Amino acid sequence: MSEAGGGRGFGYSVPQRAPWSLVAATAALCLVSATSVWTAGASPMSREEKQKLGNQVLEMFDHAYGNYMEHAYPADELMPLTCRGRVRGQEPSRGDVDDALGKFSLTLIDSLDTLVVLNKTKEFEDAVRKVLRDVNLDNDVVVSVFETNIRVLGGLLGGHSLAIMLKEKGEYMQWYNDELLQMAKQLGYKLLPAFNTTSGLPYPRINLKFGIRKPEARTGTETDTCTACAGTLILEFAALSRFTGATIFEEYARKALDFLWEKRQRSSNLVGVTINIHTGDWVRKDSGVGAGIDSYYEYLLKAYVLLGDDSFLERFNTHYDAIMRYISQPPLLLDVHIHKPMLNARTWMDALLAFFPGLQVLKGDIRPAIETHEMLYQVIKKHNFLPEAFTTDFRVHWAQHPLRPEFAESTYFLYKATGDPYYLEVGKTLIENLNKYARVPCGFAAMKDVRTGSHEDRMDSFFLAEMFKYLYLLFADKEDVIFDIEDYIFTTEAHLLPLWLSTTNQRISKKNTTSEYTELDDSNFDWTCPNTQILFPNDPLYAQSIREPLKNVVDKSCPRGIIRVREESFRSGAKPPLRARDFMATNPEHLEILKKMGVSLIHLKDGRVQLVQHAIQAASSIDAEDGLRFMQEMIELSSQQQKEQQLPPRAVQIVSHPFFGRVVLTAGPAQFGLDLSKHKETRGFVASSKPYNGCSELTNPEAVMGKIALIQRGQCMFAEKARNIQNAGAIGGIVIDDNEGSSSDTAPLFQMAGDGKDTDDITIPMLFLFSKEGSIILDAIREYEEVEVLLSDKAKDRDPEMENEEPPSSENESQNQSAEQIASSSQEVDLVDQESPEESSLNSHPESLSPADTDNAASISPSEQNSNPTESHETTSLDGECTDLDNQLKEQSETEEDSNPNVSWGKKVQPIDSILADWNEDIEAFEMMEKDEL
Ligand code: DMJ
Repeated sequence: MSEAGGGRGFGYSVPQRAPWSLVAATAALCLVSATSVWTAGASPMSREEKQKLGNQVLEMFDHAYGNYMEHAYPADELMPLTCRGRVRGQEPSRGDVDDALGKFSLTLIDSLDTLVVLNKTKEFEDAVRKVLRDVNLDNDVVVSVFETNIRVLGGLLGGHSLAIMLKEKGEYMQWYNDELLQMAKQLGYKLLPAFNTTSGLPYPRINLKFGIRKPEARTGTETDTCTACAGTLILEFAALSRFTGATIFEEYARKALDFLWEKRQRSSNLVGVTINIHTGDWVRKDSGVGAGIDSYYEYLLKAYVLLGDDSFLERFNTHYDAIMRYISQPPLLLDVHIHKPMLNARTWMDALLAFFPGLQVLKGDIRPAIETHEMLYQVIKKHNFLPEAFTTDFRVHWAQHPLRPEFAESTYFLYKATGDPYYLEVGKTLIENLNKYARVPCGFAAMKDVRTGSHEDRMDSFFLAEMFKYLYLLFADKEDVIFDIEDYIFTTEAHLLPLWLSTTNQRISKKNTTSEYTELDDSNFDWTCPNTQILFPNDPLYAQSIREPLKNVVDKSCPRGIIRVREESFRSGAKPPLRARDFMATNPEHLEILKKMGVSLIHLKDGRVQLVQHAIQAASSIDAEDGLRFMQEMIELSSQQQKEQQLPPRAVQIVSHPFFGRVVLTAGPAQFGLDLSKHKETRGFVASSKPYNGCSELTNPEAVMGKIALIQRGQCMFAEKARNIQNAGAIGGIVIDDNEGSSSDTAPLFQMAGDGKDTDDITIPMLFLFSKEGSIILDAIREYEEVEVLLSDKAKDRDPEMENEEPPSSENESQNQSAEQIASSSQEVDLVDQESPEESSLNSHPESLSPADTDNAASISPSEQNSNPTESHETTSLDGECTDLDNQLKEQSETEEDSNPNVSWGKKVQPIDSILADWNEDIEAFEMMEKDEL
């Protein structure tokens, strides 16, 4: 496909093959026409500025890659805070996230094709030689099949694809003889034993040396896998088959996809998050487009693009229709239950779904892509990065951000689709934020908490594989890339596979799934080309006009205005369902709604109020669903209130040379001393106290006077240490854990409790650091002697001039916060504003946590509802509620069944067994959701 106007072409368009069928081709055509007609909108960015930003991306990549190669290689990943390699087994286990690490120089392999995209051909040649020389794929390590496939197999295949492209050009890689492909094949064979299940779905983990199930393999006992884990293999496996002629890989990946397709929930056409690999039963029946499912959908559409097999497109379109019908609530994408798709399964979204607008661009459905992207961008503007999870009213749900690339990916594809320079400005913001908040002297560090700005000692390989590729391509003109990007498709890890593979080694028999469809419902194409083709040429401000109403969606969010109220609720005269946060036990109208939803209010003798739902007593199935959601919201509200009673984490920011505020450590707060959220931060040089445990009068008061004292944990109460350093003239204290190797990466933070006495005499701020974070400061002292830190509730702006500045005032910030609090308190519900930092993910520490502050409890309970924090689980705990509900439903159903086998729900009649089965599924799903982790 040729270049369009002064703009750029679209990345999936090289049909040197026949079967490019109507829809994808048309979608691509739409996108190009959109690009070519762009004439107005946001002010265009000059060629110079684009080049400047492109160069900035190159410099940032050098910083990340250079530090990895210098300080971490051949380890899998760089630990950018401690400036060393992450070697599995040598660091405390982080759980599943470590399953990506196979002692195979992950970051180097994942970076291979990025080097070529960024025009670093010489470095690519060196990197390939290193991979061939150093990488061993036969380690006795248990790795994730999914991660190994997308990062390592994909990385080797992307490297091979560009190596042969370069060789053909005749300058570089002339010595190359398919060695990366041979490695890929070796790895492919190592992964195949994972597919030895009756379903054909792969085991989630495999031992690279010993495979599955052998005693020494330490794997093969798992029963479940995620849908994305089983459904994100076809691109890499088919490419491997087609490059090598060994058809087995493509066959296995197809079989897994066929099985997932067979298992889709037939009435909703949705898939769940996890599935039993032996029975094919859905284990988690919630469904969305983010964590656990995301790239399954991506690979159906891209498999069609790469392989030209219509059945993949048909499957994708069927799922997409269901997604747009149930999950998409523009601009939100909210998980639902596969059996009850009108019922939301969550009130929050995860960061992984940020890839979805990019996929919608590939499909050609631009409008919802623009809307969701704009919503995500506003969340980013608020928190600098996309938190791992955020609520429907845009509060932080999980505060980490591991430098994920999905939003940059969607930004790139939206720019390709619309040519709107707005998306270049978005990219510029991403670059600025990365440099300002994530850049550390030794690479880029993941955000541990986007609210405090604190870091994690982690730089994932996907940051190099994806982030820099998409950002560079966003600002690059055609001539800035040494090959035609349009000849390739991006895998989910942004590895490049050539589209000519579609006509190579086509020996796999395609399953004829088309006959399974009665007729392809093409109503879902309503959103695609006809709209974009008509609207873009006629109205170049199209994208802007879609974004405009969403401009303040995050700042001025009102949950009820955003969340889709189901179609049924709009039935004439019907009011939107009652939300838990709005509920007031003294409001007769609310009590009436509760009754309709089958929820009874029981006033307990001790003054508490208990809510119990009897679905059978609801006025209709819709009211019963509303009731279930209401109860679920109550449960979430209650757990949030409990969270809010805890103090949020704090930040220790190293501001002296050479850190200049770039390294931010997560610190635990104290329940005594200066409250850093209410006062100016404290800035000072650090000094170790003597004795180091701070348990007696200091013998070196002159050393700590006017400084922030470092004290070791243990041997006396935290408050006693604080008094001793305060008496010696310290202006603050940092307690460092005495458990060697402890780290906030692996242990939950906690707050330091007082000593049970009055602690009003302690006026200095006290923070706690785990041993690993503490040793970063101790190492800095050894190396630079003078180390200055800032103790605060939230990291302050990093600035190379920081050391020359007066400590920045936090007054404006606290003013902003109180403004937000005032705004929020004007709502009817008596809830403390959930905006950070009140909303904490801080955990309690049994050793030192004092009883919850009961004064807070009253102020954060829903009005009129007594929720004693120590006992609130009785009224809203998930387990208690579900069991209660379950039993009562059973009792009810038994009585009802005798007299009336069918329960009438207004217009609908549903057999009681099916209601019970459905409700039990919902309950199971809620229980699973409680355990849910990204
Ligand atoms: C990447 O490894 C891949 O994009 C994957 O599909 C899920 N997301 C991570 C990065 O966030």
